[in-house]
Amino acid sequence: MLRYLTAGESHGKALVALVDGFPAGVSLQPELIDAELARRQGGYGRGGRQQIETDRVDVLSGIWRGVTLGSPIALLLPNKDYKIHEMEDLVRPRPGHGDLSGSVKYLTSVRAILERASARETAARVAAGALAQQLLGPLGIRVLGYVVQVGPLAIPPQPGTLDQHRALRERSILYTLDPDQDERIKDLIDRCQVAGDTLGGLIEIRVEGAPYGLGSHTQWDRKLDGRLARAVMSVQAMKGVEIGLGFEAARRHGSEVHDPIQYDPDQAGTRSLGFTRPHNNAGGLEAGMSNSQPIVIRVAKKPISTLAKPLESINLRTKQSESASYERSDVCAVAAASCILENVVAFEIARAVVEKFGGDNLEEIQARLSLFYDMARRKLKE
Ligand code: EPS
Repeated sequence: MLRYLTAGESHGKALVALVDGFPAGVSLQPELIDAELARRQGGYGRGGRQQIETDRVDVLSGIWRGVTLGSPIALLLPNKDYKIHEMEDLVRPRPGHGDLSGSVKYLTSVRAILERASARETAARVAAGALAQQLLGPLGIRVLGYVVQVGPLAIPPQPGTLDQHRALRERSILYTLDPDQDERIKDLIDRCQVAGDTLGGLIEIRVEGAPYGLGSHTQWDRKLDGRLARAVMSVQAMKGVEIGLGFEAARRHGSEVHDPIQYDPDQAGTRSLGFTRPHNNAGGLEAGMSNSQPIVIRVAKKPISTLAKPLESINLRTKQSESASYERSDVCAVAAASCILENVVAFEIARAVVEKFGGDNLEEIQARLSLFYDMARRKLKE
């Protein structure tokens, strides 16, 4: 089983991701992890912390001569802003943060909670996900996350391939697929900052090249849609998730929702086995299994809960009504969230790949993937 856990506080010594069950035989390029870490730190609207940090991964274990061993991989990300011991407590819990419920639950200070609740932890998740992308790449599976809405400003879908979309995203300071909209969104974020407020948005993640059969219809906790929803909803500040047509499906008739099945013999040699769909409202998932169409997930991120112009709260010592505490934060972290979600999805897809095809070694997984397709083609000829 492929899995990971993270450790670390926002202003502690370091963040750690421990990745277990990662196959042997993957040529690991730490610089690709660093590139994703840098991307997570970027995007317009971020706060002062990103000026301090330059996140770089130190791969502590599980690798020899640049190739994974199949043993646990420990990823270390030191914090430059290591100062947890000097930091004051917060006494006016911030609405939307874990300050109140966490300090009540653990019978601790607010500081003890916010240090781990902070989205700084997502750096470790990105490192784990960027590692997973290096397993998916040689298997022909690619993942792309991008921003489709910031506050009220929606960016209409763009035509083009995944590579074209990646190139567009690279040009956008907000990681959207329409860099021409950057100025409008930048202006919105600037005005929001002046008002002491924050902005959320919508992120889309697209997985291409996923073969048939990731996940399973047989048990609730094996359904890939449920697993992906859990993975993305576990990211700090995420409040909603849709797959394919998502909530819009609830408003339509079945005939306007489901994707008819057609056959194109010219595509019989591809991962679709020749079964094509005129549209992909299912978002690549039927009965909790991948159906070889692109997997499309949309996630809603709430605005960051630390406001420069704080909302009403209660002073925990005096029980008097006061404005919530303020700590350095971001005005809009939706661009960063698109990087985090891309990597979180990549990890969950890699987990499902290892489950379906087994394999302690990348070559073994490749061989089993190809054997599976041989068997499926043979079965279809019966
Ligand atoms: C973040 C680091 C944090 C915050 C932010 C995300 O660093 P600091 O608290 O030192 O400024 O900037 O976290 C939050 C928005 C939050 O609500 O916790 C990061 O590296 O992404």
